[in-house]
Amino acid sequence: MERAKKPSMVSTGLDRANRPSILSPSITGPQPTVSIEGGKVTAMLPTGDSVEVLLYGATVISWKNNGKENIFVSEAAKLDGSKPVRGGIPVVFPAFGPPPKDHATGALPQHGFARNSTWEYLGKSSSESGALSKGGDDSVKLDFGLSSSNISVDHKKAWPYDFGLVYSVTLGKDGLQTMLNVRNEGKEAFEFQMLLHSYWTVDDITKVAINGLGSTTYTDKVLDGGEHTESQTGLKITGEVDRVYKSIKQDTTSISSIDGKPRLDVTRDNISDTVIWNPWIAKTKAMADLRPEDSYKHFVCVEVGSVDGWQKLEPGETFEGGQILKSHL
Ligand code: TA6
Repeated sequence: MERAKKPSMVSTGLDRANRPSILSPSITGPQPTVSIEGGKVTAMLPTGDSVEVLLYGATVISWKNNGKENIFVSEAAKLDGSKPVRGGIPVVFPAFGPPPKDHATGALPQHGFARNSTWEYLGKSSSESGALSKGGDDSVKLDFGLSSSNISVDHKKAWPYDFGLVYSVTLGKDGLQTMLNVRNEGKEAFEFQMLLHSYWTVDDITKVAINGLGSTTYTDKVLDGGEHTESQTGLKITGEVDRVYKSIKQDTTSISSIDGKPRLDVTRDNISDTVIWNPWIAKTKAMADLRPEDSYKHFVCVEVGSVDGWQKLEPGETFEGGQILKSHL
């Protein structure tokens, strides 16, 4: 089992120094709107930007700017809580992938329990800008909570640690920020991994480049599970890709077209690993909840997380990490 790492930014409080936020200074102006219906929270800005979050898994299933959808969700995705959503931004915690059998998370399902637990909506905080006439920089933050007291008996038995999660989804103009705050509420230390398993819409996967991974070491789960170094400045997807890029030095990984038209900037906040995944033809066919069968052409997963080794939290300690997204749709 790999040695546990101290989280890069561990604090004993909820706030973190220099925590970035797209919340703007509040001046009176048209209010963002938030509605809750059928286990889904929807927020909309006066500019029309919108986000939809299921209480199930705190899964973002839609983020639109300029009327265009950033998030891929399979036509066969289950949205009724019967299984993790195939698409959206599933929250992966406390383990990424199949947990090692010899680890404390060993009895948990693949990708842990956060994505298939029902979270609590904790509320919103919003800020309005008087600058709406200039396109506005309104923003609204939605908070969701999950703790050891509201996961299933089976999950609690499989991982009996006292924890508290707060997942914040902040919608801004052409921007989204999703941050996971992990707190050890118990009397014994625990180890965890976290990842935001984001499915991003693309027009045509064969015309996509993923930038900002250059000269980074990655584990290739399709090839041989071995270590490789990325040599391409812009990674092209020409078949099944399942790679874990570790300790990426620069903060931002961007999706663009091969001829350089920007699509989405994904900036890591306090985490340094990123998974690139596309199941391609055969794996798509084999996944009953990934339909239509040409779905692989229309999404790529760029998944920020802390998955290389384990983060360790002592009692009372807090970890926070996530992503700041800029859409060019
Ligand atoms: O993030 C990539 C990955 O770990 C792949 O190996 C593949 O398993 C994918 O996640 C989907 O996992 P899921 O449990 O949602 O089917």
